[in-house]
Amino acid sequence: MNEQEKKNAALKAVTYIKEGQIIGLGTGSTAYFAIQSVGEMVKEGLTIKAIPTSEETKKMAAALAIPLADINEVTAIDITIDGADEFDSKLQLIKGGGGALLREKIVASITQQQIIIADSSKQVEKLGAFKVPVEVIPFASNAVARKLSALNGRAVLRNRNGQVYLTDQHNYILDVDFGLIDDPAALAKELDHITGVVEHGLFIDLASMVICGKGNVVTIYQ
Ligand code: ABF
Repeated sequence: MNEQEKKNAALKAVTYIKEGQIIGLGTGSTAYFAIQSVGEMVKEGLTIKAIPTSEETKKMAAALAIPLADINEVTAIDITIDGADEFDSKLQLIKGGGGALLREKIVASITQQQIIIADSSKQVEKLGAFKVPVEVIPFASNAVARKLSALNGRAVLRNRNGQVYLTDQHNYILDVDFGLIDDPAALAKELDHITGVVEHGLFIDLASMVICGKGNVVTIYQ
């Protein structure tokens, strides 16, 4: 992980923001730099409305006096800037290491231009070295874990400081090791149909572009 690479990617991403837009704000340490930058732009007079992808991001945006909007008050989001845990050459992503995958995917699903920002450690040939986060209803967690093992996925219930991790929606997350994934789109479809799965971290056909910091340059993949 390289802080400067993250910052470079974030600073490039915010140059796509225009006056008056509705902006989705991502979650995680890379998105952090983008949110900081949007805060600066707002201080300098930029007029936008932001929709946060987590309570953590909501708090950060409010502290920076970034005007917030309710996602249920808008019909579309112009640009979202968000991080990822892995991306491949087809801009397929694994997201959710930060636990915000459900709101991130909801925001992405109504976003015109989904800009992913990443440091060079996130770029992979094949997705899967990073376990796939799967958000589940607590009532269903063991049943879902059994279904995942039938798909050769080894599920581990996410813990934080010895407590079961709860998402902003008070669900659990199973981190699932499928090994390297030959066909992420096919696996995503399988996960979509498991009863008790709320959402998963395979983002297929959602990224418009990936801005990747590499050393002291950024590379844009579209
Ligand atoms: C968020 O950013 C999550 O989906 C993803 O797990 C995380 C990446 O975090 P970081 O930018 O801190 O590496 O969008």
